[in-house]
Amino acid sequence: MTALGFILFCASLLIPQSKNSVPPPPLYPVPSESQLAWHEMEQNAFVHFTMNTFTGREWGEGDESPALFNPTAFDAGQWARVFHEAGFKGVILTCKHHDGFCLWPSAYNEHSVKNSPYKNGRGDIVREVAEACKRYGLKFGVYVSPWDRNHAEYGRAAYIDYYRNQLRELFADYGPVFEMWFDGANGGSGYYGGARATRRVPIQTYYEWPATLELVQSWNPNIIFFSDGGPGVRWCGNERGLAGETNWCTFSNDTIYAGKAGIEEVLNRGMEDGNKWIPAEVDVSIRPGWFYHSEEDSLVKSSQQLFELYLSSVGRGSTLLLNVPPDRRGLIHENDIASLKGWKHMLDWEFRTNLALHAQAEASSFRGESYAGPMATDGKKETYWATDDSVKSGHLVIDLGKQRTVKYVVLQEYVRLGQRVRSFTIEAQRNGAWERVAVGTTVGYKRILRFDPVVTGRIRVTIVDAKACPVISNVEVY
Ligand code: FUL
Repeated sequence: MTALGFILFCASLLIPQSKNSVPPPPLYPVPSESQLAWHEMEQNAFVHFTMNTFTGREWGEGDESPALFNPTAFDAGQWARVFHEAGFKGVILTCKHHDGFCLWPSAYNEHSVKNSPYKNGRGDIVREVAEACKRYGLKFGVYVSPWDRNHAEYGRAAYIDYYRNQLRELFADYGPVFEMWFDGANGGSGYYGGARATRRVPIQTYYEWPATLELVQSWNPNIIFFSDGGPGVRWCGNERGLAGETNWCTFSNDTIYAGKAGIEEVLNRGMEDGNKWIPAEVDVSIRPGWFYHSEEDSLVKSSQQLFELYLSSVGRGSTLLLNVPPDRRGLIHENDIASLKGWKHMLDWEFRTNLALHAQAEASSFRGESYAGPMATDGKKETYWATDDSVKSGHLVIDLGKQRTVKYVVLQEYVRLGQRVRSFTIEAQRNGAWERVAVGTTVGYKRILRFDPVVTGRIRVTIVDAKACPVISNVEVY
């Protein structure tokens, strides 16, 4: 140790030790490890590709001939490369949509790739996609529509066995699967093995979901179940890419059911006093439809529109599930690739330098040295600024060191200990006075605030109100 080091060491012994070195108690409910991993993924790709791609429809009837499924230049590697380069962390594939056609050669039916011209019936789209994902470090997820307009037994008990057998095939042979997607469309007219009937099912009971979920969990304990009400993650209540500006990850799914009046709004906002951790996922398509239609080639969302979607999903504490539907060749279309590239470039550019990284951050109060202000600007996700248990508001002043042009502030709660913040403000110091540049309600896993560019040397983040002492793991400034 140098002489100076020794002096500093002795001096540190004289500084009063932290008053409270105990972390705040969790505010339940809190996320599971797999939900935390899901939050950290932030952006996933959704892929709608099946019979509809070739028939030009959005919902097939179930009577389509497998002979129609014939991608001429299918390349799962191209999809995975495009998704990886765009910054996605996972891919969810429509292994079976409502028309019942299976993208894998299921042993339980004939309505699949095995009876299509693709690779003379020896192809397996699910396998090729799952393997390409692995090569590019992307997690793989499945969409297996419960509603099956092809199957003769749909609406009867035998169909539930069929559905579970299909899940067993997918989970046994194509895993690990990070997320399983159940969409809400259920029952109605269809081919149903030639019956051409209308079959309605009692949605609450028909699928025997609890037993199915238990089965899937026994094969894959870390699986995240998406459905309107979770239990892993919930629908955000719209397909327009908008998470709630107030967005609680807490949610009581025992009190909701499809069709209940106003349910979309509740799904969008979450429930401040919800009894489970069920965060919202934002599913939206890069095109007007979920499937590829050549007439929509000119309607692909622009890079700027994708950037706005990012702010209204990831920027509001949700994960973005962006649908990018491959074309009849079996490739992501050039227009979609151009938008994705431009979007990635915008993200990299707008968030290129975090001006708050390692910046001085002075807190109005903190519970102990290891929870002081700089814990929110140290770039480490496991450290955080926290106040004493009885203190439910407070502020953090971040010194940028010199005058900078600022346009975004990113906030993150340490959600391992629960979601707490009810309202906050952001101010910039100009000519010695604080000017409010943004206000918000919830923060959760992540909140991104965009405001008119302001030249400032100091930013003040004030937690106005919280359910329990604020626990802020990260503040970034751009
Ligand atoms: C809905 C389906 O009906 C659409 O076709 C699409 O798959 C969307 C993501 O979910 O429920």
